[in-house]
Amino acid sequence: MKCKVCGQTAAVAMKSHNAGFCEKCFLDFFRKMVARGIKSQNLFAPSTPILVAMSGGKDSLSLALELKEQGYVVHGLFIDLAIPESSAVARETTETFCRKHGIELLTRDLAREGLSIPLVKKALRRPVCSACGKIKRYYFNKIALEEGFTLATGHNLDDEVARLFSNALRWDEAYLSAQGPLMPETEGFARKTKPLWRLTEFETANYAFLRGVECHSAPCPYAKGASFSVLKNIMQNLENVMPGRKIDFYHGYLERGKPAFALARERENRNVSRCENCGAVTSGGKLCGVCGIRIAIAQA
Ligand code: Q46
Ligand code: ZN
Repeated sequence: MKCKVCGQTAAVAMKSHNAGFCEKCFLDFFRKMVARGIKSQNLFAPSTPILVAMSGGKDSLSLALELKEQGYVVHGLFIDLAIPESSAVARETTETFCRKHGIELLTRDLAREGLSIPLVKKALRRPVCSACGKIKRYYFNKIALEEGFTLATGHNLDDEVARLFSNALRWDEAYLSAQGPLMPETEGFARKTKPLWRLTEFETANYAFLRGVECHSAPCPYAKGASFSVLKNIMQNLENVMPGRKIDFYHGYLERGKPAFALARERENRNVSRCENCGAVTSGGKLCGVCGIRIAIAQA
């Protein structure tokens, strides 16, 4: 296969675009797609300080590298979950990456916060992923707010489409009203963005490989082989027979689906209050989810 831009031998073949690219043209394509994703959704301005939530995986590291090279003011944030086997490797990988690329890294240790994930797991006695996600989002938001950053996460098109599919399967109005590449800042919530939303997992993996991004490969021992990968596979099978379906589905949601759930968003916004313990905005009653987890730990 030849590169569709310059005619050299292709290094990356992309079915959904019915095209192949050589290394240089693929990296140009990737750059343009990130830039277009930022501009079309008005994610942030060139001078906005960005805080990239970094896990040591290919998506967040690739995102930080690409934003930095496009001239953005990028800092990283790593939350150390204190999970045996995976957290130390993820932290080391992230620190090495940031040193190499001159990215300032902020870190937060959940063990110091009394919220190490093994402790949470022991206290809750149920699969810990949803609590882990809640705690990470809490600290991403808190630190971005305190330090005046716009938050950026490495979610790609496959992540977004699988989430949308999952939300639509449950007709979860609250989530269907609030998904997308941009969550604007509101009281108690930092602005949140997903600049890789136009790029697939395959494309991001190729970017990471071609740019020599060294990501970690120590899987979390608590990962439960999630239903998300089932949904991703279903969407990928669809994409294989109907190229372009994933981005069409997602675009259609942004243009027509999401506005249809605006009423659900208004209802959600009316139900929020401040956590009596930490002051975070919550829709879950007197305490936010993280303070609820703290109590479960104290009572365990
Ligand atoms: S780190 Fe946390 Fe993941 Fe481990 S406990 Fe589950 S959510 S699987 S991305
Ligand atoms: Zn709280």
